[in-house]
Amino acid sequence: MRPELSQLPTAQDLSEQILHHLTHTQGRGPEFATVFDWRLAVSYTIRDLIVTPWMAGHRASRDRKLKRVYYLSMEFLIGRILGDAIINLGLDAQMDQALATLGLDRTEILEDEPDAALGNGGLGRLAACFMESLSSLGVPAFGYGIRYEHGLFRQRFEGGQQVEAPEDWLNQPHPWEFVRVDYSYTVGFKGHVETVDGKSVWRPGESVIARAYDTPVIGWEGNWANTLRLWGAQPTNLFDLHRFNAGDYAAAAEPEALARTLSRVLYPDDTTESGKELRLKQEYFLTSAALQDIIRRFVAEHGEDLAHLPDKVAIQLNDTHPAIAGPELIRILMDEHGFGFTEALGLARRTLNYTNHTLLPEALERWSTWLMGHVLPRHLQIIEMIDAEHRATTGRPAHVSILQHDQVLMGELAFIMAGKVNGVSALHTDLVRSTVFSDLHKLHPDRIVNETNGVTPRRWLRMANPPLAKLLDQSIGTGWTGDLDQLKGLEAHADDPAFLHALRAAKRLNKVALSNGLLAGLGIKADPDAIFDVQVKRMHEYKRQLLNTLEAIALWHRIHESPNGDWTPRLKIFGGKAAPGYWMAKSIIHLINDVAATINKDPVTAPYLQIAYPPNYNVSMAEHLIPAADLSEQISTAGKEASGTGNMKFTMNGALTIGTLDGANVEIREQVGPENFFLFGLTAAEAAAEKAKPGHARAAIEKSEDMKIALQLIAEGRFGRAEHYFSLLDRTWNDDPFLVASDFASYFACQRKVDAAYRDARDWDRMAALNIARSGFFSSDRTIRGYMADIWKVEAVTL
Ligand code: TH1
Repeated sequence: MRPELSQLPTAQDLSEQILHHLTHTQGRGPEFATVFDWRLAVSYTIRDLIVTPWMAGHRASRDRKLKRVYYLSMEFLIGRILGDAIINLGLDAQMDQALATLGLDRTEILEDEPDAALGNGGLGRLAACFMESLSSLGVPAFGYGIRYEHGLFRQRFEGGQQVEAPEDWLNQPHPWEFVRVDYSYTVGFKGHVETVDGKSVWRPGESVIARAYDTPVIGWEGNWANTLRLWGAQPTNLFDLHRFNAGDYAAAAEPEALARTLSRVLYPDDTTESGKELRLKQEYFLTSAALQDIIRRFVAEHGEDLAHLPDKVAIQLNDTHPAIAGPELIRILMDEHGFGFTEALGLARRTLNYTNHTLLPEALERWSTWLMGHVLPRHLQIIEMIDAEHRATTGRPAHVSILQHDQVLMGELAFIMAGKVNGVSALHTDLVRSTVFSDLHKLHPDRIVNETNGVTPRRWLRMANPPLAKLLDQSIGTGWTGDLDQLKGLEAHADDPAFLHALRAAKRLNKVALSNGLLAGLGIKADPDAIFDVQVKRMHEYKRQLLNTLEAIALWHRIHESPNGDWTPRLKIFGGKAAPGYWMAKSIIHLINDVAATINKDPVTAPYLQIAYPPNYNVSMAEHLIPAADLSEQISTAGKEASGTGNMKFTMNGALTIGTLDGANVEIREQVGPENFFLFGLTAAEAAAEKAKPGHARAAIEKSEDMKIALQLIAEGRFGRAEHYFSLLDRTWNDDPFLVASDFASYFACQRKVDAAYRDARDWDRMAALNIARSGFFSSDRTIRGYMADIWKVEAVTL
C-alpha cells in the first residue's frame, strides 16, 4: 500500500527523534524531563511523520484539481490523538521498542494527553470517525469546526449529584495543531442592509476575526492525511485605543474579551434546545469562515467563475447547526459576485447537503425571526426569498413554510437548501420521510437518502482492544483493519473451541484491567467473571437509564427474597453526563448513585450485583469500557434514537446487545442474526400507539409487580431521601413520556434470558464471535463510501 513502506522508521530512528525533540523542541534534557515533556517529544516525532503524506495529499488535490468534501460541524469529538496516529502509521511495535529503550512507560505517555472533547456525544464522535475514514480512504476533505477553548465540562459527583467543572485542554501546549495566521477572515454580525445602485449591501455593526488552526488527520497505513481546520475567534482591534490612552486599561481590553467569547466554550446540550444568541453567533462564525475559505481555495485553483462551484465542492452540514450556510452562500454569490437570486440558489443547492440526526422536537433548531433579523439582517431577507421561491415553484401552501409563528425553522431551511438530505439509520430515514419532513418529501421524493452511521475500526477495535486485535490478526490475518468486511472470516472459527477459548481469554484480560481500574478509582470490587453490563451515553430520558436502574432495584429485591437462588453475577456499569440545565436527567444520575451506594454495601446481594458509575465519561473512558463489556445496553424508546454509534462499537468488540428496535439496533440485529441479539420492547409504531392511551403508565405499573416494588422502594427512601425523587416518581406514574413502564416487564424478562444465556459459556462465546464476525457493515469506511456515491459524487485518490 504505502509507496515508501521501506522508509518506515526503525525503533532506533524513533528514539533518536524523540530525544531530538525533547532537547530542541521542548528544551529539556532527559534528566529533567517530565512525562509531559516526553509526551510532547513523542507527539512531535509522530507529527513529523504525518506531515509528509499530508502535504503530498494537498499538492495532489490541488494539482489534479480534484473535487473536495467539506464537513461542517459544530462538534468534533476527537479524544486523544497520539495512540491513534501511532497505530495508523503502523508504528506500534517500533514505538513500543523505542519507548522501552528510553525507559518510558507507554501507557503513562499516552494517558498524559488530554481528550480533545470538542463535542457532546454521538454527533461529534461521528464527525471524528468520518474524518478518520475520509483519510483512510484517501478522499480529499476538510473538516471545519470551532476551536473551543473549553470543551465539554468535566463531571464530578458530590453526594451522588452531578457537579460540572470547566474543561481546560488548551491550558497546555497542544502539539497537533498548526496555527495559520495568514488564513484569517472577518466575520460580521448585526448592523443593517443598504441598497447601493439597486444592490443590497450588508453593513455589519460588529465583526470578529476567524483564525485557522489546522490539525492533520492521518488515515490507516499513513498514506493520506486530511485537515481538520478549527476556527478561533480573535478581536478585530486588540483594544479600544481611546480608553487605553485615557488609562482605563481594563475597559480598553473589553472588546478583545468579547470577541474571544465566540470560541470560548462548547454548548453542553446534546439533543436539547438552547436557543441563545451566542450559539447563533457561533454557528454563523463557523459557517462564514468556512465558506470564505472554501471560496478562496476554489478561486485559487479554478478561477473566478463560481458557476462551477458544485463541480469541485461538496459541503455536508452536520445537522442544522451550520444551516445558515444556505443563505450565506446565496449572499456571497449575489451580493459579492453579482449572481442573480435564482442562479445563486441553484448553485447553493447543488453544493450543500444536510444530515438530519434527530426527530426529537426539542432538538429541532428554531430561531426567533427577531433574533435572526437582529444578528443576521441580510440573511433573514434571503431566507424570506428562499421561502417565497420554494412556495412559488412547488405550490406549497403558505401555512407550511420556513417561517412559522415568528420563527425560522432551521430543519426546513436546511432541507430546502440541500441537494440531498440524509438520515443516519434505515429506521430513522423512514421516519424522516414519514413524519417531520413528510410534506417536503412528497414535494422532493428523490432528496432523502439513508446513510447508516458507522465507526472507525482503527480506534474502536485495533487501538482500544489490543487482545482482540491480536486474536483477529492470528485468526484471519491483518486485512480487517482496512476492510472490516473481512471479519466475516471469523464465522469459520465460531465453532472452534480453541478459538472461543482464546476469545474469552481476550475479553477477560480487558475485564480484569477494568476491574483494577474500578477498584483503584471507585473502591468497587468487581468479579471479572460476572456479566459486565454497560450503559454509556449521554443522560437523556429517551435513552432510559431509568429503566436500567429500576431493573437493578427489582433484581436486588428478588435476590433478597431468595438469597440462595442460582443468580448470575452481574456488574452494572453506567457512564454519561447530563446537560447542566436538564433537571430530570440529573435526577436520574442522583438516583443511580444512591442506588449504587445502597446495593454495593449489601452483603447479601454483593456476590451477585454491583453497580459502578465512574464520573466523567469521555472518549478515553469509552476506549476502556467498551472492550470489557459483555452486554451492551441499547434500550431507548423505539423511534427516538436516530441511530446510536456506541451500539456498533460494542458489537465489534464482542458484546451482545440487549435492545429495542430503535435506530441502528434494527440493522445490528439484522446483521448479527436475531438469535444473537436480546430483543425486547415495543416497536416504534406500537410505542406511538401506547403513548396515545390515557393512563398508559399507571396501567403498565399495575401489571408488573417488579416495577411496582422498585418504585415503592424509592418512595420509601431506601436509596437516599425520598423527597429527592418525588418528581421522578410522579412523572413515571402519571406521564412517563418515554414508556419506561410499558417496556419494563419485557425488559426484565429479557434480562433473565441474558442471565441464563451467560451461564452457557460456550454458547455465549459463539454468539459473541458471530457478533464480531458480522459487524463489518458498521465501519465508517462503508458509511463514507455511501456518502461518496449517493451524495458527494467524489472519488478516492490513488497516489
Ligand atoms: C445524535 C443522535 O441522538 C444519535 O442517535 C446519533 O447516533 C448521533 O447523533 C450521530 O448520528 C445527535 N446528537 C445531537 C446533538 C445535538 C443536536 C442534535 C443531535 S442528534 C447538539
